[in-house]
Amino acid sequence: MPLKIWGRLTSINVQKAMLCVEELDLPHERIDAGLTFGIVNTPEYRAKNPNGLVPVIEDDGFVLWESNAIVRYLAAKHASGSLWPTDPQERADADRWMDWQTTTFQPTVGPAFMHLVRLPPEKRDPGAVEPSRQKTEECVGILDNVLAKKRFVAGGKLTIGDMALAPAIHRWLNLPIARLSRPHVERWYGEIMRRPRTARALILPVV
Ligand SMILES: N[C@@H](CCC(=O)N[C@@H](CS)C(=O)NCC(=O)O)C(=O)O
Repeated sequence: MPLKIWGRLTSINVQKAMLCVEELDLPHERIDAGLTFGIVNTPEYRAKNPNGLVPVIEDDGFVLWESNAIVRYLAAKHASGSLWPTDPQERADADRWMDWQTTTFQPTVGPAFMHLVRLPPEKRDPGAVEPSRQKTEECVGILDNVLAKKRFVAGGKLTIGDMALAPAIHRWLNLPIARLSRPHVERWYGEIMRRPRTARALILPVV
């Protein structure tokens, strides 16, 4: 049985998992789920993920939800020494960026994305965009400083840290919003997007 992944490709959390699946060239079946695709409120799906969110994977009967946990699991299983650094300090460095994306970056960029893209026009609040944009610029500045010294977020190799950050930066760089020039972030993003399999996970327009 190939790896199964439930989740629509417009979800940033599904993109993280799919980036990993594509990068590792894992045989898989992806089932669109969430928002207009539904499925997430069926009893069968809720039995897999009681949160009713995407993504979920099933691998040889093992069911897992939480996108970062999925990325860590797939990398640990299939990419020890590459996406999953074996040195504890290197791995912690990569891992830290996953937590940063979830707990710092996502909450800052989230309002801009919701009020520019995701919410129906009548529910959008233009006033929510600018504070979110300013705080996100600070985050992207932090990342730009790191990528000025490193090819990828945790050093010379692509790791789980990049798997979590690339979808977030893909979204940011494609939002219809003013942005400062960030040459190191743009260089890193360009390098990731030139990986043919990896870019498949980020193929759909953000807007
Ligand atoms: N912490 C969870 C968050 C999952 C989540 O919020 N998923 C969103 C999409 S990004 C979702 O399922 N939204 C409802 C839907 O698509 O129906 C993770 O990282 O997997």
